[in-house]
Amino acid sequence: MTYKGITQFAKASMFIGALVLSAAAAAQNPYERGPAPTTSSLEASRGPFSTSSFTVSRPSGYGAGTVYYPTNAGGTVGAIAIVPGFTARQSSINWWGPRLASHGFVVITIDTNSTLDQPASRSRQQLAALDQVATLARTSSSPIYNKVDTTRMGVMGWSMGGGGSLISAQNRPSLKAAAPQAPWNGSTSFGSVTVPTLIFACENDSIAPVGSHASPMYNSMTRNPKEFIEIDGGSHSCANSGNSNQALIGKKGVAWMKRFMDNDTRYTSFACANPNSTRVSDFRVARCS
Ligand code: 856
Repeated sequence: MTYKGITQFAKASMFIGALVLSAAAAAQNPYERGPAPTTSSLEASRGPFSTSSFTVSRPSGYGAGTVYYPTNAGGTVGAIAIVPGFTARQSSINWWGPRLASHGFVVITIDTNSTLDQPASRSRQQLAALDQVATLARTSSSPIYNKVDTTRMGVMGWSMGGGGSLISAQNRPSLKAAAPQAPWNGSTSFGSVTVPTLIFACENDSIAPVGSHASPMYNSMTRNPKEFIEIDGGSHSCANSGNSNQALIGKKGVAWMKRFMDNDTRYTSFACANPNSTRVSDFRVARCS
């Protein structure tokens, strides 16, 4: 090969290398939805997307359901099922519906068959609700037809619904994220959970005391990205609809779901960082990046 030939070869190689590099730079996360987050965009009561909702006409395997969904997110999004606690109904947790949907998630809040159902039953009903969301996403007459990526689902819940969410994470490891609030369960051993899990605890919870529920549940998990946020002075309902810390709790909950359900690393610091807030009395995190 002549000197000129080598030079031409080097130039061609560099050109191809540049093409590969620019393709790599351009290749973006297919699950990414919406603009890059900021503190103010996550602390606001609504995200970038408009939302709508409908009541599930024939709930299958649970008592009742309301689906909240973004109307202009484009493509498909992940889905989250949220379950209330003992004797409680959707109204206790439904503040999450429009909040999460406006950031690009389909959300189903449910009532259980009986308000007295225990955590294991609440988990079964939560998973049934996710399965029905998947069915609705394949039903052409449904408002969420073709709007859900049914491979990316998550769970949330309050009290016995939070305990149920941990059971769901344990039993369905294909879930992408979990975020129980004031979780209550008879067993606090969740060592087999691999699903990224954010626990919201309430410092002065007298129904699910932190020291006998949220804290040992968190400490039992050794394999997953996990986080523990205890709300200073909070009662058992510290993360419920109408709570006085929605900017903080909403920011952390949305960021956790965006980071792990959408694999969106633009949210990593919002999901994983200590909020360093006087509203937080205990913060723990592991394997979060
Ligand atoms: C609102 C969980 C022994 O356990 C209890 O007494 C108990 C009570 C309530 C809840 C719960 O889910 O609270 C949500 O009722 C456990």
